[in-house]
Amino acid sequence: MSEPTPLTPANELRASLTRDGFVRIPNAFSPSDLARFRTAAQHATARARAGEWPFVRTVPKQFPPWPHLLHPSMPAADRKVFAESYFGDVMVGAVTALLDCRRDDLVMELYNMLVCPPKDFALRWHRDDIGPDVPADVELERLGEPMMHAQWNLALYPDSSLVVVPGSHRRSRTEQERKADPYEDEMPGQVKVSMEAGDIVFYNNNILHRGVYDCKAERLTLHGTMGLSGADPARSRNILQHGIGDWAAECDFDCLPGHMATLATGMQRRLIGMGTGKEVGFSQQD
Ligand SMILES: O=C(O)CCC(=O)C(=O)O
Repeated sequence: MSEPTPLTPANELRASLTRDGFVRIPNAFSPSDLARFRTAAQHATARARAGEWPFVRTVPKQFPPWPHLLHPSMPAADRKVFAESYFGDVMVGAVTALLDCRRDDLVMELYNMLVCPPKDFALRWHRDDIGPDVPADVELERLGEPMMHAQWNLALYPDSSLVVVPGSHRRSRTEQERKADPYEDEMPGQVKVSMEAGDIVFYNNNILHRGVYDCKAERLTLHGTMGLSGADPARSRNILQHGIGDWAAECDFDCLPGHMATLATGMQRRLIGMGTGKEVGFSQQD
């Protein structure tokens, strides 16, 4: 592990995300931060495997609801570390650069962890918020909507589980993609997104993608999203379908350093402002 790489200029990050549908920020965290994140992630994994943490995302479930690392019942010491990884300057700096927004525009959204299960496992090809049966013209229209959030994977160990079709967030699926086996291993143009520990990959959640998990690799990857205030009801549903509206108001960020606590509380307030999300339904279901 080496010292963090200086951030790529914001316009280059945005251009890559717009063009390819994903962008990697290498070596974004200091070795000491990475070590703290790993320890918290290992605790959470061990607790989940021992049945002591019920909010896990289990295989083979592909679609929400997902658990949250900042849930009030997460033990306080680890919750603080996860909160720092989410609300800290590195992540918030990258998100404000990508969304070209101010810190005060941000909304707290989702945060969970991708861990390799005991057996090899793969998710189907999908777009997170556009179902497979949507006609091509509607698909294209949805893909043309402005980007009101950022989504990322932060790898705590080397990780090449995410597979994407670059550029597929800007067009409807080809006939071949529509007809492909949902678990197709050789989708034309697919790219395995390789990450080193400490890298963050931001990706458009509607890029055609899947996760392919090799159980021999130690995957501990933090998976999060942050939104922009003023998002439309579809984005609210996308977030609130995870049940976050039930407990968001109980989150207490007093444990964080002053500027981070202020930011976190503001982001929490804007999340609560979207409603509790009771009966919003799900954007896609297993
Ligand atoms: O495992 C991954 O990195 C992909 C996860 C994914 O596709 C999803 O959460 O929808």
